[in-house]
Amino acid sequence: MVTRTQSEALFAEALRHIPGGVNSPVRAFRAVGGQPFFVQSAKGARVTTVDGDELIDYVGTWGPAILGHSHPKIIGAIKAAADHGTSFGIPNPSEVTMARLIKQHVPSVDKVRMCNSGTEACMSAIRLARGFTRRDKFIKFDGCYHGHADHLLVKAGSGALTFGHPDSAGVPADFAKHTLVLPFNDVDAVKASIAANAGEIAAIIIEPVPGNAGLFTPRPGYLEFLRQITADNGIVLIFDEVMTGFRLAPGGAQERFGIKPDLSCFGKIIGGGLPVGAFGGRADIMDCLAPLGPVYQAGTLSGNPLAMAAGIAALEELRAGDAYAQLEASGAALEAGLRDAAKSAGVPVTFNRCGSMFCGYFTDQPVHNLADAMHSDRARFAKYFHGMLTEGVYLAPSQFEAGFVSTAHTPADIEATARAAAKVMKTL
Ligand code: KE4
Repeated sequence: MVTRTQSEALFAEALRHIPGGVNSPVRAFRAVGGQPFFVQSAKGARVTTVDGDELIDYVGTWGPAILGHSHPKIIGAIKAAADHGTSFGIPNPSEVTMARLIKQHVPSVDKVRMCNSGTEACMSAIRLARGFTRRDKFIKFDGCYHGHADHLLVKAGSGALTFGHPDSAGVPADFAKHTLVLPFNDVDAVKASIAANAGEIAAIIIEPVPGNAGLFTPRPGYLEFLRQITADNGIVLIFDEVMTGFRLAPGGAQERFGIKPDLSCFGKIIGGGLPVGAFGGRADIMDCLAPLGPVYQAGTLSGNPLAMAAGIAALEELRAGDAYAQLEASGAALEAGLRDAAKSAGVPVTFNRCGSMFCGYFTDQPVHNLADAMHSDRARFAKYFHGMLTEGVYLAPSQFEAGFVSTAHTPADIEATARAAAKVMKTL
């Protein structure tokens, strides 16, 4: 049972000071009901709440904790770096090391610019693509999230060929009018949109494996199709690998699927849990960035020595052993356990997984895009979420989020999770 006394008191106070009591909306548990617990500390595959409950964590702070929480190599690197200062606002050696490491992992990156969040990375990559092509329009896909820049908070227009509409208050319609929103995995929609906007589309930005509507994967040939049609039309292909980067393979989804995008966005893992973002790719595009070129982009804390030290430690640790084989094995074991749990309980669940990213949708239909995902029974998911929490397992507090396995999750953790799921599924 997860006790809540301290968390409830903290949340009551948080509500007085912070909108919704949280610094990022998904943390408020609005999608599953109830109130969030507060975490006092985190170690390995577990978080410990302020009320002393230990939970097996499959959120992993939304992706960064691929090595588990408080990995000694990362904590040690941060402590060592902190002794030399926290921010200089002038180049520091770890920025060069990080840039070199990203290039070593991701061959499509000739040059890379650090920033402070995935939002900044994606916003800047789109501005850069627009400056490079001198075109204004760009395509994104339903269910893909690229941070909260105005022109990205846009939902699909009435038809696949019409421009998007704001998906948030405060975003002027004008800011959405260059954004085309198409269904994921739909080749014809992309062909039609490019034909209808010939010579006017600067970029296509995509999560190669979308993890912000649960998890679904590209159909065979889909990414190859996007690579070809963008090359044929002078359109910059941007892979948003903020979540998939350095997770689905050392070189991210682009390594796993063998695609070379023009630009890529990164975040999460390369900060080792500290604030970070990065975008990089073809030198001829990246060199359009200030101070070399006319596309402006900047950041006080970009390349911050603490975030660099944490990210460098994370990347070096990931390369040191057999992390990716371990992540694949743990992901597969979790998938098998959760599938068995649903089957034994007679609960229809579509389980999607790619490496160490996963999502169980409460539907008996396949899920290949957002429209499919919307068929999931969200009330049943909410009951499952709270049931698992009671059993000591913390899943993402929304049907439309991905879960993450880390190298810190042991076979015993996976087995305990499967047992909990078997018990909870019977109550749904
Ligand atoms: P941030 O600005 O939150 O660092 O990154 C935005 C972003 C960009 N691209 C992808 C593929 C992302 O997954 C994200 C952020 N992911 C969410 C998780 N669904 C962050 C969690 C949150 O918003 O609190």
